[in-house]
Amino acid sequence: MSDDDDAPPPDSKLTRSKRQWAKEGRFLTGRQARPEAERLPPGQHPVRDWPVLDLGLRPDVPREDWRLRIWGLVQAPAVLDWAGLEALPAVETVTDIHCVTTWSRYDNHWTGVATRDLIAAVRPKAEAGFVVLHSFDGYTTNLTLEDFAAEDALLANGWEGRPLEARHGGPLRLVVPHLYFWKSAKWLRGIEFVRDDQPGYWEVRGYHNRGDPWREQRYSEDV
Ligand SMILES: Nc1nc2c(c(=O)[nH]1)N[C@H]1C(S)=C(S)[C@@H](COP(=O)(O)O)O[C@H]1N2
Ligand SMILES: [Mo]
Repeated sequence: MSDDDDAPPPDSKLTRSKRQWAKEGRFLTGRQARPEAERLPPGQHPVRDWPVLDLGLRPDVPREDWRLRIWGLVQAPAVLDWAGLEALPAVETVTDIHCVTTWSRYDNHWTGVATRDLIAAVRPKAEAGFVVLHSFDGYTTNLTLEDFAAEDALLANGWEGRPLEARHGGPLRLVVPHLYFWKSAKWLRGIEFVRDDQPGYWEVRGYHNRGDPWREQRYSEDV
């Protein structure tokens, strides 16, 4: 870190694009106080409905039968049932969805458990660097522990004041708003803390390993 507070941050592709968009007035609708370009990642368009996207197997897991297993490099592994999940602190967030297929959906009201509160409960060991999310449909995805622990990331069981619908991953899904939505595993059944990165379903099929929408990290560099 520099001591010189007045030094502007280094120029990036994003800041250059944003400057260009600002000059062109791109995405300005006149309806919003702030320019759309500050909110919408490059190559995305906002939608009002909420598309359903998954592998096609839509597991229907009643809350009574639902269990979430947390294992791997943690000091306090756990198997939570629904009551155990609800015993953790509840949070509410309002965040945007950015799907790699170019739609974005603004202002989703989520309820659930902050990943930070889950992390505090299971206490990852020092060697844990990554998290693998396991879903009831066999889907997996990977995150760094840091991305998983993002301040606005949560295990979501509610959307717009209602229980999260099964087609959107209920009873419980992950929501990691700062990454493309394929990282937000639906029908979550397990969270595994590991030392080394383990690319998941889409990550071994050509998607980018991290998936930052602001850097358009859609696909892996080697496809
Ligand atoms: N378990 C599981 N989670 C998943 C997927 C999936 O196939 N299975 N698809 C991912 C992809 S590619 C997207 S875009 C989002 C879609 O979530 P939605 O159907 O609620 O919009 O879920 C992600 N999480
Ligand atoms: Mo997706």
